[in-house]
Amino acid sequence: MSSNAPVPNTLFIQVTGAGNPDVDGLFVPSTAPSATSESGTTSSLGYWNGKMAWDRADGKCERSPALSYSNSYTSWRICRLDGHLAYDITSEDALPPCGREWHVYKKGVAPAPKLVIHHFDPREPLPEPNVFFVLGGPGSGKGTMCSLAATQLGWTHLSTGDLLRAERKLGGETAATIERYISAGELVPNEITVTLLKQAMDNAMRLQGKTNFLLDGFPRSLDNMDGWYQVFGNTAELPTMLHFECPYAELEKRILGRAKYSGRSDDNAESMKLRFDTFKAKTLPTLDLFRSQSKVVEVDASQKREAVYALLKESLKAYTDPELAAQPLTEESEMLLGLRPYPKRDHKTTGSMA
Ligand code: UP5
Ligand code: MG
Repeated sequence: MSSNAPVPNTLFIQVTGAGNPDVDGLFVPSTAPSATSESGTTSSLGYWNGKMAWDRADGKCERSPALSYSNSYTSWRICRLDGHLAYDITSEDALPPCGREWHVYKKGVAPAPKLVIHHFDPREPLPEPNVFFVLGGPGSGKGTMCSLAATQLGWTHLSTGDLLRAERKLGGETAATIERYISAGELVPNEITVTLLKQAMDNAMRLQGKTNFLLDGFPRSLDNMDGWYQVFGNTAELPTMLHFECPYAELEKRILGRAKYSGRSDDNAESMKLRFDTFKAKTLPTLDLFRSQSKVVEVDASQKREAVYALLKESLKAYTDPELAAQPLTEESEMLLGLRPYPKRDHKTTGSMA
C-alpha cells in the first residue's frame, strides 16, 4: 500500500429504529470493486466517492455499497433493498452522522433510523483488552497520571469512583444504592461497580476502538477482585498492578493543597485519615495478592510529577502507540505536570467529588 492510500475501512454500522427491514440491520465495509462514480471519483476497496462505504451484512441489497456518500448531493445515503434511495442526510463529515436526524426520503414510510458506528464486528466477541490496575493511597497521583496517559498516550482512563458518581447523577435504578454506600463511606457492592466498569470498557472498545485501559483505584478490596473474576472470568492473565507508593506526610500535604480548589467533600485532614485507614485495611491485601504473583510494578510516587510520569510511560511502553509516545507534550499534559498554570475560573481538578 502506498503512503497515500486511505486507511482500510474496518468500521461496522448498526442501523436501527426505522422499523423497516429494507434499512435496519448491520452494515459491513463495502467490497464493491473499484469503480468511477457519476462525479468522476474513482473508489478503492471499502470506499466510495472518497469516503468510507458499507454493504448490508445480509447481502440483500441490489446496490453495493448500500450506505455511501454522494458527492453530487453532498450527503450520506442509505439504500432500500431494491437499490433506490431510502434515507439521506446532508453532511460533509468523514463518517455518516450518528447524532442528527436523517431525512426520510419517502415520507410516512418509516421513522428516521439511528446509526451506531462500531470499531469491532458486533457479531464477534471483543478482543482481549490491555489492562493495568493503578493503586495507591489518596493523593498518590493516580488520577493525575492516568489523565496524562489518556491525553498524551491515548490510554483510556477509567476511575470506578468517577463511574459511580456519574451513575448516581444519572438517577437510574442503582442511583439510590450508590448514594447510600458512598455517603456511608463504604464500598459500593461489586455487582454495581464491576458491571459499570465492564460497560465502560465495552463501550470504549466498541464505539471508540480503544483497547488500552488504566483502571484507577481498582481493585479496592479482595471483594472487588472476586467481582472482577465473576464478570471477566479467571482464565485470562491477571492484569499488572501499578502501585503508586508515597509516604503519608506527602499524601496529606497534597490532599490539603488540593482541598483549596477541588470541592471534594473528602479533601480534609479528618477524611484523609479515614481514607488512608481504609486503603491500608481493605486495599493493601489486594496489593499483597498481586505481589505474591509477581504482578506489581512499584512506582515511587513521592517524586516530582515529571519523574513519576516517566516511570508510568516506561511501564506502558509495550502497548502504547509509538507515534503518540513520541509527540510533544500537549497543553493539557503540561497543566497536569504542573508546567503550565490552569486557566483562571476553569480550574481543572482530577477525580473531583463535587
Ligand atoms: N499531585 C499529583 N502527583 C503529584 C506529584 N508527583 N507531586 C506533587 N503533587 C502531585 O493527586 C492529588 C493531588 O496531588 C493533586 O492536587 C495533584 O495535582 C497533586 P491526584 O492525582 O488527584 O491523586 P489520586 O491518587 O487520584 O487521589 P484521590 O484523592 O483521587 O484518591 P482516592 O483513591 O482517595 O479517591 P477516589 O476518587 O478513587 O475515591 C474516593 C472515595 O470514593 C473513596 O474513598 C471511596 O469511599 C469511594 N469509592 C467507592 O466507594 N468505591 C469505589 O470503587 C471507588 C471509590
Ligand atoms: Mg483520583
